[in-house]
Amino acid sequence: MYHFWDSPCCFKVRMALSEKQVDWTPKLLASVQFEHLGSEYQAINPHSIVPTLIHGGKVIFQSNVIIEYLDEVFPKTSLKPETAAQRALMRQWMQDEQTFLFPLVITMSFNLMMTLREKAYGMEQLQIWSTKHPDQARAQDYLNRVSSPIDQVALDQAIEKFRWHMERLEEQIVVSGGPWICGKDYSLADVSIAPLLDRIEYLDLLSVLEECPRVTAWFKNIKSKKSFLDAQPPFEYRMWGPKKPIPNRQVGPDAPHGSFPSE
Ligand SMILES: N[C@@H](CCC(=O)N[C@@H](CS)C(=O)NCC(=O)O)C(=O)O
Repeated sequence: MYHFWDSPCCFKVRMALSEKQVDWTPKLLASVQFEHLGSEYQAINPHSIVPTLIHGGKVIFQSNVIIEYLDEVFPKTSLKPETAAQRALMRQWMQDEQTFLFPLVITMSFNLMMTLREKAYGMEQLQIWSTKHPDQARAQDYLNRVSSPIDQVALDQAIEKFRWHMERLEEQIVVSGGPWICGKDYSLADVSIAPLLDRIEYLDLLSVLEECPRVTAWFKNIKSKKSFLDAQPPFEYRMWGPKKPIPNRQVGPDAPHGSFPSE
């Protein structure tokens, strides 16, 4: 699997692989150096996004598609609930993760993490890396975003909207009876959403769960699973953020592959 360590979409696939006890070969890409935008990776995944799974010669992308695929080809421990209605519910939450929750987390992450790259590497280095970008308009947008001050209004709105979705999830767990999103069966919906909460925690924003005791308990349960611990990014591969200040010295382009060194 081609992946970044600190990516919620890759995290969920690593979790599914661990649940299924499948051995896999990691192909780590260095996001900050735009390695995922190189022609070699683009030939595999035309969107230049991670994750991409290659299995039996088949190339599969889109994280939720990958985890459903893994569930089908390694059916021993099923990650789908028993009834069609519950499976519809599972897919609804997976779709909500992609349509609503992930974009909100991206807004929070850009404002609280990606902007730190400018300080750590310097604009000159980021500009050199960005010349590799096949879409120069997108590269310029990235450079503008990482060099802009925090957009506090957008950040606050994203946090509030995420809080609202967590309140919906709270209701969902009440209705399904818990402890998992679809009820008693741990499912792909849980796998899909857990990595976003990991990022929220790393961004020091877990207060979004203040009014959600059931979601808090759900997150605690999932964090104690072996698959979650196996899939979680090691600290050295976490991006700089509120819990990992950038080093005082400028970081050279030769930093260990794909990592974000701390002091
Ligand atoms: N819908 C896709 C989203 C994938 C995605 O946006 N991946 C991010 C990392 S979490 C990425 O590759 N970002 C690099 C970029 O946009 O240049 C999925 O679920 O796989």
